[in-house]
Amino acid sequence: MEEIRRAAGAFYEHLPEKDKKLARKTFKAMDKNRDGQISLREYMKYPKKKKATDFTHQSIFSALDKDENGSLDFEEAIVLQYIMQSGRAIICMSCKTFMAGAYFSCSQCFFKDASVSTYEICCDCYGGKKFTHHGDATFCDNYTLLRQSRSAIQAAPMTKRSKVLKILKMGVQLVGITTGIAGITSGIYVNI
Ligand SMILES: [Ca+2]
Ligand SMILES: [Ca+2]
Ligand SMILES: [Zn+2]
Ligand SMILES: [Zn+2]
Repeated sequence: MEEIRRAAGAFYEHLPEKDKKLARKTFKAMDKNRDGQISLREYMKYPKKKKATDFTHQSIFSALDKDENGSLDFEEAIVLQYIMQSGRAIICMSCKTFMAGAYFSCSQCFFKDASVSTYEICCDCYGGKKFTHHGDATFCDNYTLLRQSRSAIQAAPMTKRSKVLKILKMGVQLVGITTGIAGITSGIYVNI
């Protein structure tokens, strides 16, 4: 979680002024009783309107609450906005906890076309075999998948790259490390 927090801080620093304002506005909108803190109640209520059901998950709230005082101040809430925008709100398919660090993903589902949803599980569920998925599944950790995505895109013939890219876009969201891949993909778009 510390890693995500640092990334969120850096991300916020580089936001244009208008987006920083928007972040403040979002915070105020969530803070219904205007005490400068977002309580779990306020948090659970807010995203439902925005249809982001994943974010209602309590495990995300607990992970965000760094000082564990039961509510989110602005700095803690910034991390939430970062998670929402970068697609890092990844929940274990088995135990439904928010995964802040490394996790495992079924590589067959990951590299299939976009119609198949990816399957991610936390290290505990993977290690303890606490999950049910198709029998021949090969699981890879998220960092390995990112590397494999990169080789896949480099190995693909030009004509097939757009398909690989489609898969990759999903992967970027899944792996949650946007900067590296963004560079690669924009380069290739120019070539096509
Ligand atoms: Ca409040
Ligand atoms: Ca707090
Ligand atoms: Zn799990
Ligand atoms: Zn699978």
